[in-house]
Amino acid sequence: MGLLARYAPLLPLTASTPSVNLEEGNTPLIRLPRVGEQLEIDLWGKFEGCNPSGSFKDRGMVLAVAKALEDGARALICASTGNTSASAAAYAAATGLPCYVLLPAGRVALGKLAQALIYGATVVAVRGNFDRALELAREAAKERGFAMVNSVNPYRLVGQRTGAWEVCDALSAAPDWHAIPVGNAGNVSACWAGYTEYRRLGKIPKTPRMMGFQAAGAAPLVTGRPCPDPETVATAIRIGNPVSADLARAAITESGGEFNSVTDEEILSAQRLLASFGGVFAEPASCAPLAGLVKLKRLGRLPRDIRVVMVLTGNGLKDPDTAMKQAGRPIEVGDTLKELLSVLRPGGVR
Ligand code: AN7
Repeated sequence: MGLLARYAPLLPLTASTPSVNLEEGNTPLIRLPRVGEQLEIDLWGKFEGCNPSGSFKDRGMVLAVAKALEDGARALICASTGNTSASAAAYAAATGLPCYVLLPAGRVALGKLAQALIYGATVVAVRGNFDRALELAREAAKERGFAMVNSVNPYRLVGQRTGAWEVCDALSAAPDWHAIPVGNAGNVSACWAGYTEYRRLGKIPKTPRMMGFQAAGAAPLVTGRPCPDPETVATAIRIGNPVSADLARAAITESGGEFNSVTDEEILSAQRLLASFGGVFAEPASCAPLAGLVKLKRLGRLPRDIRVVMVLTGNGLKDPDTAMKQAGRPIEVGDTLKELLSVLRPGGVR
């Protein structure tokens, strides 16, 4: 069952909202004992890479596209660092709407570009950064009367509340900390709205601290001012002027949380840690929270034994290039048993 059906009573659906469904949501909440042990916490990862287009964006997109259809939209348009475009293109394909996506030229991970193209969207590479592409998409949407499906579309953030609801449904409570990467700052805002709504409905007794993590080269919410030239290996969160900055600041303040930044090196190291000690392959942006937890542990600022849920926002397979740069290489051997055995350690330990 997709998200619109599963959470229907909590979503702004009407009798004339079409049912759109790619079986999004219901993603695994995975306990990560070998990683948690190193940090001395009870660590869980919400693996959003299992969504149909491979990221959390499908949660909000399914609702935004259903509402666009209900409102008689002729086409979808968005700007994207990659995942929003993949998701928009997928739902456009499933519903038959034309879809235009604006990407920062040369700065989108290979898998995401392949997705937008194969789903059949019209892909426009803008020679400029994401922030500029977003301004252009907003202007073009107005000019052409297309449905804008970036997170400035309120239905996107409502749909993304389901991520927090699923965490609570799975744990029968909120975690102590909700650790999440922050780019355009929509998801941290949406998850916080999800938790507060669940508390209001009496489904959870208390809400978590929202811990938002940005890449050091694109950390406007940490420095307190827009970043005109964002740069990071985590291209998904290479964003200098987050649209939902105010909502995100409110979420952090109200929840007693924090914004922190992590370097590209820390992000890549966390990606290796998560994959090689957790068995979960997440894209670089998704590993910013784990990088942040490692950093806070080092600084003596990670309380022992707390329960932390990290949102692993996107699938590692989306960005094979970045992974291969740090993943090592296969050992090549001739096709004899002798050569094969020469590379196998007798004890079998890693
Ligand atoms: C994997 O696709 O902004 O703070 O255009 O793809 O809600 O923006 C992606 C963002 C985290 C940040 N992790 O979420 C886009 C886009 C991944 C992402 C974020 C994104 P927001």
